[in-house]
Order: sequence, then structure tokens, then C-alpha cells
Amino acid sequence: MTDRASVTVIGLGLMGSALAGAFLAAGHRTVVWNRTRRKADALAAQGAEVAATVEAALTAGPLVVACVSTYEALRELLAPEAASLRGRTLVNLTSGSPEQAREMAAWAEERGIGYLDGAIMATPQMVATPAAVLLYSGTSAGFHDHEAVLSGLGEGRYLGDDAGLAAVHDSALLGMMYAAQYGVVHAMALVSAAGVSATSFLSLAQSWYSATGGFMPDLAREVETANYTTDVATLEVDSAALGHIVHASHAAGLDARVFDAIQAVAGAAVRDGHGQGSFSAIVEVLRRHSAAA
Ligand code: FVH
Repeated sequence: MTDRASVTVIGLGLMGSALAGAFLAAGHRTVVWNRTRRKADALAAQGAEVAATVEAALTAGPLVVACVSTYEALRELLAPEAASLRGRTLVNLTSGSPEQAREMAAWAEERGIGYLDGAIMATPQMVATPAAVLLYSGTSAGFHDHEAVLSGLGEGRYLGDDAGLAAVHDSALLGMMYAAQYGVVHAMALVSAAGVSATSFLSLAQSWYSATGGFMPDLAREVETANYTTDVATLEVDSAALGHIVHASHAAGLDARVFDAIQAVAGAAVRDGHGQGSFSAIVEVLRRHSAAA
């Protein structure tokens, strides 16, 4: 094993195991701990050191990467061992909310622990490949001190010292993913109801998906400037098109509640006077929710 910086991984589930495997493959001394010990066996065979206790894992080196199911689980694990973490950097790649990340950052700071919150925008299979992007937020020193080691997981992007930023971006990007996948599955169900197989629809769906991605720069500018002037399509036209989708879905015997909801938001924006503006004007309705809450 080379003398490259050592790293500890806490949590060897599907993702934690991929993280530890990536550190090992990059030549780092990798110490691992998991509640269920047998999940460490495969990594031990690859050269990982299996810590007998959480304390032994946390005190093995300067960098601790945690990836367990929930923040609650991680707090349970680390609370009794806070002294062992003092002076080290904890990188928490567990999924959670911005509030949980900020609470964890405050907990760590009070105990002299460097804290980086992170979001893994990848599946376990993508880790350590060019497709993997990991988002970090929290102590910039923590990121820069360990950037080289963390780069073994994939492209790392530091978002800023607000520890909640990684979780905000995680929800934003996953929201895009789930909405897009919902649309794809709905589209395939719609064409299937007309006797067209999903696989024969696929190439058209893929070219359409990449074409519609080209709208993002306009959407970004319009959301940022609140200038919804458009020569592409008006919200009134979009609202009518959404009505067609709802009608076609019902005719095909499909659940249309998501497109009903989108049409309702678009309709509210039209009633607010944005009918001649672009689709991005719906952001005014979306933001009103927080104001009303
Ligand atoms: N898998 C993925 O593609 C996504 C990608 C994006 C990020 N997520 C998040 O990563 C966290 C872990 O996800 P996972 O897929 O590794 O999940 P599991 O395979 O279920 O492993 C869970 C590990 O957590 C340990 N654990 C759970 N509760 C406790 C506890 N109370 N005390 C100690 N450890 C706990 C569990 O241990 P064990 O059951 O093996 O003993 C696993 O190591 C998650 O936040 C994803 O959202 C993954």
C-alpha cells in the first residue's frame, strides 16, 4: 500500500462500499467501519483495514468520509465519539436536508471538527468514473486540504461555506431528474396505449430530450431577471398544450394528475397577467407558495 494519504469510510452500504473501493483503487490507506461487519469483508480482501470500533476508525487518519442512511444514524454513531474527531475533517455524504446539514456543521464546529457536507450526484457504479460529480459545502479549508483524496471519487465541486448548499443542489438536481423521468415514463405509457412500443419511441424521446435541454439558458436568464418576454411560445400556448396532454392521458386511461397540476400552475400565472410571457413565468407562482406559507 503506498503511503498516500489515508482515509476512513464509515458506512459500507451500496454507496459507502463504492467510495471505499475507489479510495483503495487510488492507492490510499483505507480504513473502513460498518455496523454489520460482514459488509467489510470484500473490501478487506482488496486491502482495506477493518476497524473494530468506531473510535478506531475515526482516529485512523485526518479524513473521515461518512455515508450512512440518515443524519440521525450518523449522529447516533458520532455523538459518543466527538472527541475522537477533534482536529479531523468529517465529510458527510449522507443524503439529507439543508437544515440537517447546517445543524451537523454547527455540531461539528462546536467540537473543533472540520465539516464538509456533500451530495453524490452519481450511482455507486458511477463512482470514480468521469460521470461522477460530487458537490461539497462547508469549511473551504476542509475541501482544499482533502481535494486531492476526494478527487478519487469523481469531479468535486465546492459550492461555498454554507454547509446546506450541497443538500439544496442535491434536491434541485434530483427534482430535475425525477420530473424528467416521470415525463419519460408517462410519454412511454401514452404511446404504448396507442400501440407504439417504448423502445421504438426511444430514439425520438432521446433527441427531443436533448433538444429541450437547449432551453435552459433562456430559463435561467428569465428566472434571474424576471423578464419573461418571449418570441418562442407564450404561456397561454403552453397552457393549451398542457390541456391536450391531460386530455390525451385521460383518453388513454392514464393518470394525468401531474400534468393537471402543471396546467394549474401555468393557469395561475396566466391569470396573474403572464399569458404572453414565457413558461418560466410560472416561477412567480412557485415563489408565492413560500410567501403564503
Ligand atoms: N445508492 C445511491 O445511488 C445513492 C446515490 C446518492 C447518495 N445516496 C445516499 O447515500 C447514503 C447511503 O446510501 P446507500 O445506497 O449506501 O444505502 P444502503 O445500501 O442502504 O446502506 C446504508 C448504510 O447505512 C448504515 N446504517 C443505517 N442505519 C444505521 C445506524 N443506525 N447505525 C449505523 N449504520 C447505519 C448501514 O449499515 P448496515 O445496515 O450495513 O449495518 C449501511 O452501511 C444514503 O443517505 C443515500 O441517500 C446513495
